[in-house]
Amino acid sequence: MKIAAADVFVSSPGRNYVTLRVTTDDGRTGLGDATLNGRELAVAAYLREHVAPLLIGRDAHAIEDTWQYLYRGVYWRRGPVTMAAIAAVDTALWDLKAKAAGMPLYQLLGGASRTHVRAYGHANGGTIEELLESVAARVAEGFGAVRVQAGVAGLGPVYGVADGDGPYEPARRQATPPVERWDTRAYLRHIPTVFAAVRDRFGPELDVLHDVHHRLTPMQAARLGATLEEFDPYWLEDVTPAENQEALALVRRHTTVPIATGEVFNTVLDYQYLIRDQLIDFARSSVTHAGGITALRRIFDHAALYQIRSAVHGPSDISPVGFAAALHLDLALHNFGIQEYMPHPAEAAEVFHVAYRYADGALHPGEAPGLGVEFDEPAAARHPYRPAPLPVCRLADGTVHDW
Ligand code: EZ4
Ligand code: CO
Repeated sequence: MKIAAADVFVSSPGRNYVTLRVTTDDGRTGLGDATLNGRELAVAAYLREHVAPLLIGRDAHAIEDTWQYLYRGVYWRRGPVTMAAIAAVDTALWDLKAKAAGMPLYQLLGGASRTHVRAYGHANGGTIEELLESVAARVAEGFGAVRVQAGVAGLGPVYGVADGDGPYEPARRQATPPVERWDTRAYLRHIPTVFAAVRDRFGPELDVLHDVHHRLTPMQAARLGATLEEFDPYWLEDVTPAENQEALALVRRHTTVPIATGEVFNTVLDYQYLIRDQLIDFARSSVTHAGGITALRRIFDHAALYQIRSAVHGPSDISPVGFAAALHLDLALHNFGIQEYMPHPAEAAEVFHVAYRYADGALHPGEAPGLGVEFDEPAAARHPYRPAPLPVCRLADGTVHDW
């Protein structure tokens, strides 16, 4: 099974996706996701110009060797662009191997450790009343775990809160990044009232999650954790900027609130102290951004030694290919925690035909050989790439803040 072609597609069915399709000399195809939200063309060029030519003629079965060849061979190792490109190749080769074996991918990862993959859904609202309606909608869909994000009075659009009735999507189809306002003190005053309202309406059983999106200093995050403990959050996500692993040591000294992080990490080294020093409870990297199934499996196996569980990032900017890969890993891992589930835009179903299914608050990758995703190239061509940058945050005086 030698690699005969590696084609890169950048399509925009509702939002942008970068898809790698590897074709073998015996006519099989494998898919990988390389979507890096807002920087899609960088990964597409990396794959087309620097990676695809190296793949032709290689043994498609040699997944580990190909991973090491692309990682060590580049010298300038790591970084989101490189690791998304490696991820796409790695995922496509796992897809091919599982198709050649005639098995769903999770079987090659050790088989199912559970019957289904528990998922959390997203609820949001500009006001607390709107948020409560949104939580009620997720609960009606069967979710027992819901992420809550609410608007802060006076700030206008904020992270995690949708404009209209549709699902939240931060990237905007415009030339320059949208600008959002941010006020940490207003947020810190507001968020306990959000948690109180959710607990008051939905009781103690619902698992309630919240994403702080890297916006607090370590001491602000410590205080937030301590303040929210009485509402028993399932986790607080990305409370401090991701570059500073020691920040979470300070947070840990002040609160027992569970901490989740890792969606912007791209190798196990980003977790070096977080895992060894037990500073987190959930590792949130994705197949797409952390070097593929091979590398993410190693991150989670390392995390397992410290009782840290998986919680793979699952926004709509991970394509159905990257999402399916996550579900196979989730089903097989012993230390699975929970899977984020943010449905893709409706048009994405024209381009990606998937075997995975959602029911009653859980997902299953399905029993189709490989990942269980088919890519419709003509449909993708009907949705050409459109630039869509992510927002930036500014404080009242104009200073740029972490988005
Ligand atoms: O902002 O994937 O937990 N989910 C998130 C996401 C990220 C987007 C950025 O592309 O934080 O919504
Ligand atoms: Co997040």
